Amino acid sequence: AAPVQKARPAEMEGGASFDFAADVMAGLQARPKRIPSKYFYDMAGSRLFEEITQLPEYYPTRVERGILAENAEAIAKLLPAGRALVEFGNGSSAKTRIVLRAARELSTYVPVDIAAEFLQEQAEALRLEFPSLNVLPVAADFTRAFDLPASVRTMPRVGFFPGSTIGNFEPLDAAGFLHHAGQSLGTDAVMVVGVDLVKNEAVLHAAYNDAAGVTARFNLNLLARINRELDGNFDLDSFEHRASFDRRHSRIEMHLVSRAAQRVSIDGYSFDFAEGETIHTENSYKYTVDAFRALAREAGWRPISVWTDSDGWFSIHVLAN
Ligand code: AVI
Repeated sequence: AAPVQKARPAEMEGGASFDFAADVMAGLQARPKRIPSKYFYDMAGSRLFEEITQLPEYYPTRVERGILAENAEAIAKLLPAGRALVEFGNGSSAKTRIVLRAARELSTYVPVDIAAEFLQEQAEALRLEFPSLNVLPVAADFTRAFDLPASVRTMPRVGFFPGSTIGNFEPLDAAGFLHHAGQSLGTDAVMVVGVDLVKNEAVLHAAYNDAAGVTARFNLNLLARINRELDGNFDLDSFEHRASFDRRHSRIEMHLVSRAAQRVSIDGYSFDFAEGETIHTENSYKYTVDAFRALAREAGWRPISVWTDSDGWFSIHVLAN
């Protein structure tokens, strides 16, 4: 098995937990209070997110999978023999498997993720499932430019960033990510990006306020994580989940709302909350096809084609540089 390419030490797990403490402390001193959404994904949060993707109200995962399955032939054409597929994120998902099954002649698959251990496990599983595929995991922070394995640099490369994760970046950061992805992939590359679309507000609202309360647990897990890892004493019952669509910014905003005036301590530091005060925990931007194409152009990509479902709820963009 090929070894995992190591990331720089500052980007490894120890660094990440240091950032967690610093970002939580800074975010709770800011007004309005906020915590970056990337901290949702500890072990418990990743499991809850997996549960979200199976909820009847959470359409993005289901719809994107449908679009991929429907465009299997086009995917096979994008990924013939001798080409390398570079996935931004660990590639553990059913979506990756749909693409790898469609691209029967694909030679090389490069999942890129900061979680080195998980990445290695997933790579092993994919090697067993796709024995003729050369799986070359790279442990790196894919939001910055990174080096591809030398053998891949001489192949035509196709980037893959599904799930509308790009919607969790601020638009400026989304453009920055696409620009860095272009640098990492090199010239003459193609990029396939999943992007959730603006739609009926009731559909959006339900997707982030599911009846079973899984999204609420996912949001509140952030406080549980602070309690576990940073010696916090958040009372989870005195905060509630709020998610609503902000049409002006074209984004779902998630917040944790304090049900009462209260003081919370984290690692000996105190943070006061007024009744109704919130911690802003996530933005999930929804684009129109044209707005996303404009953003991609700004980042140096040329929109080639776009696939959507029949309701126009989700889009998959094929870009070239
Ligand atoms: C990962 N990301 C695309 C999800 C989203 O829809 O923005 C995260 C999520 N937040 C609440 N539910 C799902």
